[in-house]
Amino acid sequence: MSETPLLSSVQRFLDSDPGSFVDGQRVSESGAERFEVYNPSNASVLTLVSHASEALVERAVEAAHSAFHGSWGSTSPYLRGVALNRLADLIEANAEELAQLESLSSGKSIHLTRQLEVPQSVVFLRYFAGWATKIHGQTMTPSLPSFQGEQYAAFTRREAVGVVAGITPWNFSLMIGIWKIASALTCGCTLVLKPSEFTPLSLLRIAELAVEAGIPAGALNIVNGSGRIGQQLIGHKRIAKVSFTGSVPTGVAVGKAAISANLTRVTLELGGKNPAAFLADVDVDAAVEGILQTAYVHQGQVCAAPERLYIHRSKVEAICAKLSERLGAMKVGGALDESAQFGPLANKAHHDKILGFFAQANARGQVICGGKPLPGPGYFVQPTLLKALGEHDPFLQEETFGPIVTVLPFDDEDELVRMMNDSPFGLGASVWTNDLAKAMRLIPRIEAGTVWVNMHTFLDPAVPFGGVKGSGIGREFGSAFIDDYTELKSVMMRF
Ligand code: TXE
Repeated sequence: MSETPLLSSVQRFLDSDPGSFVDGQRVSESGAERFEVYNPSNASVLTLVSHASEALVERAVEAAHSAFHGSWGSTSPYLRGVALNRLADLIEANAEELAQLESLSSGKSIHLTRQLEVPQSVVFLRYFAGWATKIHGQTMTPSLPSFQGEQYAAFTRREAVGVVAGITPWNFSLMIGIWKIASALTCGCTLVLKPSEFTPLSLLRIAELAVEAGIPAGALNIVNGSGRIGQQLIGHKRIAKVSFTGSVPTGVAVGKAAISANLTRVTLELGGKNPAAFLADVDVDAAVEGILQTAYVHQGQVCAAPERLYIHRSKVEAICAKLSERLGAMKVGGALDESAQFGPLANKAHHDKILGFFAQANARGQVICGGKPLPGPGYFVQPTLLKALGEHDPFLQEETFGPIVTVLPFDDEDELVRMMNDSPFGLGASVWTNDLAKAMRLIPRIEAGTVWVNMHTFLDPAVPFGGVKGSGIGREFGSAFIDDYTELKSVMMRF
């Protein structure tokens, strides 16, 4: 085992009585309720964080409202882009500190935070920063009749919606937080962000860096605590838009609350039960490598990860045998253990949930490999492969959000499409084949927000991301985000 030594700045941060970040400053209210943040690698308490009071949340919304109508609202698009690029530079300069903070509370491998989450956050920020100067309306020529020579002109403006409430989950708290921060600030909106109570640390540090980058006080506020803060934000009359990423039941509640609060705009990025289809021509080794890279990364706690594998009957046995061998050989260890290939689940509640799935799978005799907890004190379990008992197996329906992947053979394309689409979800799907014609025929038939070919889960800032069916409403990234964070104003003129 080679454990990453903790940076002194990380230890100082943990010891610094973390709370919230409001109007350009860290705030830990005296006498506030404090909640424990755990290290899932050893189940110990990392630090105590002050739960933001209702009054502090109110201050955060007021600060964001003032910045929207003042400092940030009057910052030119070019300077908004400059500030976001500076924030990207500062994230790069503080990359190891951010990676450690994120890994410690989420259980995510330090390799993944160092090589993916932190650098990709930078890539996303810079991509969004480039859009700041490219948000525009259109001109049009009205067809109104002219009786006395009068003429008409019309144009549209894209105007920032106002104060955004961002609500984020625990799986990629830094990167998902950056997506919301970048989308809102690029468009000229301001933001009050509530991170998951399991991972409240890394975004606090981002807020400090934002001030250093020249983003004015109040434009980005972080309020830490439980879901009730989310409810307060959604119901607030000054919140113009809610952007939520998390579980389906909470997302549905958030959507309903936003609509009934003030017909508040809402985007929801919810769960998935994402299918991956391996056609008859796939290479077994490449298929296994692909499954390992995408289904088990961060212990399967990735909303777009494949949880259902439909494998052509001719390849099922070979792929399952090889995959089981590789899964069984994975080195399990804590988030900061640089030699580990597979880490802990993110929290105790989620660990308990996954053990419940294991109990069901074992009782029904579905386990091909794994299916057991591993000795603690951290929240470790075995990476698991299950065989489905028919196409209506519950393991092909319910999202586990863990390292549990279920396999079913298929024989022909029509059957494959029917089974892939037999789901309340539609976030992502993949097709693995070298037969381009087959892939191109399948793509339009698959009900999903994203279809990958010979890859899965990878996200890019230039490519819109979001779900169909029960996986959500709205799209992040590309230029699609602009529609969600701005309002279209029409202007008509007679002259
Ligand atoms: O998610 P929630 P939780 C799944 C995963 C996990 C389960 C529960 O299966 O085991 O969801 O995780 C805030 N109004 N996913 O409880 O509840 C909450 O504080 C407003 C999948 O962490 O969705 C947090 O900041 N906000 C998912 C955020 O919502 C509320 C990623 C997400 O919490 C709220 C994470 C309320 N009433 C978990 N209640 C994915 N698919 O990406 C809670 N929150």
